[in-house]
Amino acid sequence: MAGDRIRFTMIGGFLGAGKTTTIGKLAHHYQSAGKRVGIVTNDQAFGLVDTGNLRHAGFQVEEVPGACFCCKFNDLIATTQKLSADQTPDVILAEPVGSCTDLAATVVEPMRSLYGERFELGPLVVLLKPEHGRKILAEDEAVGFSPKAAYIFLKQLEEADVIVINKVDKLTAEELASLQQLLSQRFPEKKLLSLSARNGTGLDALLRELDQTPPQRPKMMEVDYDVYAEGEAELGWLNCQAAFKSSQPLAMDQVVLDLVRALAKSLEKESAEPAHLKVMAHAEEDASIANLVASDAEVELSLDSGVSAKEIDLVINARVATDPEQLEAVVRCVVEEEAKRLGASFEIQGMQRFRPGRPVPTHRVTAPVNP
Ligand SMILES: Nc1nc2c(ncn2[C@@H]2O[C@H](COP(=O)(O)OP(=O)(O)O)[C@@H](O)[C@H]2O)c(=O)[nH]1
Ligand SMILES: [Mg+2]
Repeated sequence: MAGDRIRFTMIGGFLGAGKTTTIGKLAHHYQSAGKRVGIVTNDQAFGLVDTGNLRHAGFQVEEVPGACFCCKFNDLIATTQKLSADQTPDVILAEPVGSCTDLAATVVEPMRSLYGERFELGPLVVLLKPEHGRKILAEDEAVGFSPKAAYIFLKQLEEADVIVINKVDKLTAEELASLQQLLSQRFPEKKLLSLSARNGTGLDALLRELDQTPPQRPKMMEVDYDVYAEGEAELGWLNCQAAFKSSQPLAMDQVVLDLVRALAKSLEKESAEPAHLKVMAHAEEDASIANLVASDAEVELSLDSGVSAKEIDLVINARVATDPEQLEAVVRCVVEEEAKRLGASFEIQGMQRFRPGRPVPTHRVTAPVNP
């Protein structure tokens, strides 16, 4: 595989597409095969459920917070060095922000040209999120996002070396065929795989693909940064840290499920489409996570602990097509109401909310670099 260079692979895709789940599965596979794996997560804010989740699974994880990889290119490089502090990893898997695009021009090609002696670049994999993907590809009016956010979704697919339709376990054969058809109409040249990151279907084919040398890009993708910036800014971004304390043990799985359900209900009243809502609860070594990835999707427990505790730390990450102030008001109200319902006291320890700023990449290549 990588010789003495680190194999660096980004697993992109829209918010809630399954990037963290896929990276967890890939990392597990590489570790079982005796490879050293480092993971880099990325977010516009601090305090990530994903970092906590992957660390909880026992992986070595570092995060690049505060902006996307393309705007924090030097931080990304510094973070890969942190992962190499004890021992150089064989493989680094990186999860870019789910509302970010133009990664080939701003991350992959600059890494190849500036740090090609250190890194061997794997293919740019982009996971297709079926929940919003079906509607966006079919140009359905009721997608829940504006055309500018849909523009980002499509640009992510356009720049992929490999598109992976994820969550096939929840698609019927007809739904999968229809997605494959919509994708091959729009991107006829593109390599297409399907996967269930959850149950492992298609993982072997993805692993084989990740070992391939990516094809040379014929040209770099054009991106209208005004549309991209406006599309990204339509998403309200919120990360909140809170704690519940109770005299009675609280069942953590139920707490996170109820919090996400209550958040979903409040957002639905305001017709605010969630791109991804995540709540993680911790008590010492144990953790539970609940997720919602679209208004018409089910709230799911993606990590169960089966544990009850009197003191629970909570991390809430919400990316929703709404005003961030509005989002904060909803989160504060839901946290308070849920605590009251449980007879617990609560504390909000941290709250960051904003609209992502205009992306200003550190580097942007306009012509492909020879692999
Ligand atoms: N049914 C199903 N759900 C999945 C699959 N992969 C991820 N998910 C769920 O989709 C949600 C978002 O996944 P996550 O990996 O956090 O997405 P990310 O935002 O792209 O990192 C979680 O509830 C996951 O459990 C899959 O293959 N099948
Ligand atoms: Mg993630």
